[in-house]
Amino acid sequence: MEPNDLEQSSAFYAPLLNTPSSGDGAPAAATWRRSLKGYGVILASLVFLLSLVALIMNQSQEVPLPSPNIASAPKLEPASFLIPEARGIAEGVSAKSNPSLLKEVAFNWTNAMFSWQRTAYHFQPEKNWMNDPNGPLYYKGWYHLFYQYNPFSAIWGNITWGHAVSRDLIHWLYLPLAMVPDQWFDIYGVWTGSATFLPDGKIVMLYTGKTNGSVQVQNLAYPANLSDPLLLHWDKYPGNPVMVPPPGIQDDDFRDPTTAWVGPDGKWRVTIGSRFNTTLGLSLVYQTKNFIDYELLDGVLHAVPGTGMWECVDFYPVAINGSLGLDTSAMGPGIKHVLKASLDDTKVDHYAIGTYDPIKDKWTPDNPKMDVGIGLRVDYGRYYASKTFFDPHTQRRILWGWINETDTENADLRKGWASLQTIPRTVLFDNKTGTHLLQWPVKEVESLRLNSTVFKDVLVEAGSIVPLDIGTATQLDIVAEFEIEQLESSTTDEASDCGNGAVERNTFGPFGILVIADDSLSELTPVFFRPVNTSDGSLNTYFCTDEKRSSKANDVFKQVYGGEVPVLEDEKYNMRVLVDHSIVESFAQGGRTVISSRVYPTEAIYGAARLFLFNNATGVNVKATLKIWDLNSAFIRPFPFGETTI
Ligand code: DQQ
Repeated sequence: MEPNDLEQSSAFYAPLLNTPSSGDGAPAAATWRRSLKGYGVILASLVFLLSLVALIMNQSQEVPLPSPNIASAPKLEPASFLIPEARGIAEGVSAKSNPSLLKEVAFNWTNAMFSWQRTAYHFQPEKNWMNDPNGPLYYKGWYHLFYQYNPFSAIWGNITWGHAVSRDLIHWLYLPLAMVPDQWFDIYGVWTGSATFLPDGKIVMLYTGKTNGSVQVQNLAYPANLSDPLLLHWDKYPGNPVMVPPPGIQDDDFRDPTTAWVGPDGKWRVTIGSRFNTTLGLSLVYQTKNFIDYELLDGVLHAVPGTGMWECVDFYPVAINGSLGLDTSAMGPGIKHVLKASLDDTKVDHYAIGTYDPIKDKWTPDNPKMDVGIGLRVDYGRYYASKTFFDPHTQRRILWGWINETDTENADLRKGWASLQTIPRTVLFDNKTGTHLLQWPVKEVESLRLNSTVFKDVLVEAGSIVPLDIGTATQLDIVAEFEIEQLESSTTDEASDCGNGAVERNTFGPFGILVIADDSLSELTPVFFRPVNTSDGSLNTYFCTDEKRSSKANDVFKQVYGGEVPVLEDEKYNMRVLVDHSIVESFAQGGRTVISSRVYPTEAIYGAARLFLFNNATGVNVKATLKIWDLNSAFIRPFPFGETTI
């Protein structure tokens, strides 16, 4: 499709205001005032009309939606009003609880709303609960994903290893469960683990088992038949466990072994997250020659006070230059090492980049102020327990991450499923900043691209919203660039973060896109940049998503997420956003800062979901250029064992 000229329509929506019908936050720039005159009457009538519609809709849920396609949605059925008490963290390390929601009145969810939430091209099991990605690997032409899975319910428990395979990381085939809790050393759960390839082609899987005495131990498993590309059957080593909590470490603070790497002495190392004295987060290092006998090394790989229990530690090398991933055992000049920990206390994945000393088995962050748990996050949204693997087939390091729900457990039970995995992302060192990783959706997702629409140099004036006419906007791949034109001088007393979300107006921002929005803007999720003036005259930019108006329902957790993103002098503001029904994955500046956001709209669904540009800055106009693809659904289904060709 040819580039669309949207300048004509740029004033048809009011800016995002804190109180939708109030008149606060009027832009101050002279240019803005001039352009406002031309549209003043239209705007005033529109604001009045919108307020009227909002008022009517508040009084009655029965007002029809503006979308012509909503009629095609499945029949609505009333949902239950019961909210069970959320389970406490004591029940398990991955208990899902949103206690803040307990006070809220349950929304009248319908089955149609629930059906719409299921994603079209993200990996999720056919039904029930999923959490951490486990043991990802590539073998004989297949990508394997194992995952923490409850075969019996949509809430955490009975943890087994689900298993699926894919040729391309996008279309998945479900396989039978890989490992179930059936031994004394894992009877209370086959918890998280990682795969290691040995030089002779064998595969070892180390995983945490919760024993019959509720002790966290590390167990060894291996494929029963290496000639089977599907790796259907796994044998657990009869001598398990191979590691038990060492002295000084609590029985329930010892879990999630990493992929092993081989040191200069030819011995393998594996690191395991833990904590000491409640608050000192740390990672222990064990050494082994045969994956059966292990020696705990003195000291730790690394520890950070105040960060609490480290779960799902990931430790891997990245090349300082170039675009290839590295095998986990790679080390030497031109290589840095990434240490990632999932902080149990906050349920946030943090990483830091640093140097690994393979003789002392110690890792040191490049910048102690940005150490693990106190600096960068892997993803600033709803994201946890991530894990990478090296794909020898394409020489990439690929990152998986678990996206949890932010609704109630009752809603999950009604839907029959909970959680999904992100689109796998390649991970590279960002040698332009030298401080960040770059995460980017694997290129295979582009095979889902259908028709595209280009919008070139769309003017989005300060305080305006511009609809992007692409029709239904539920499965999208959006690439957008923004340039700003300053209209007024700035002040320096601006919130240096994502502020109160997209409604908080600064001189330079926020500006970006509104995804999963309905025509009347009663529901919307802004993904945006917020450049903030600093006292030395430079701009610090934050990349954010604001879920506060993503849903009319109050029994879902709605947050403003985001973090700082370096925007270098020769760069425009750029973002890539993957929209897949209830999940929005957003990547700023080539993947320096990433946000996964979970949204539960009630109106901006099916044919009613729309896309807009917005600029809520007071002192800049924005010029936006976008390319937007509709994305096909991925084919995710049970493995067709009866078929001869797949
Ligand atoms: N989930 C697993 C644990 C891990 C936690 C249990 C992180 O092994 O520490 O399901 O989400």
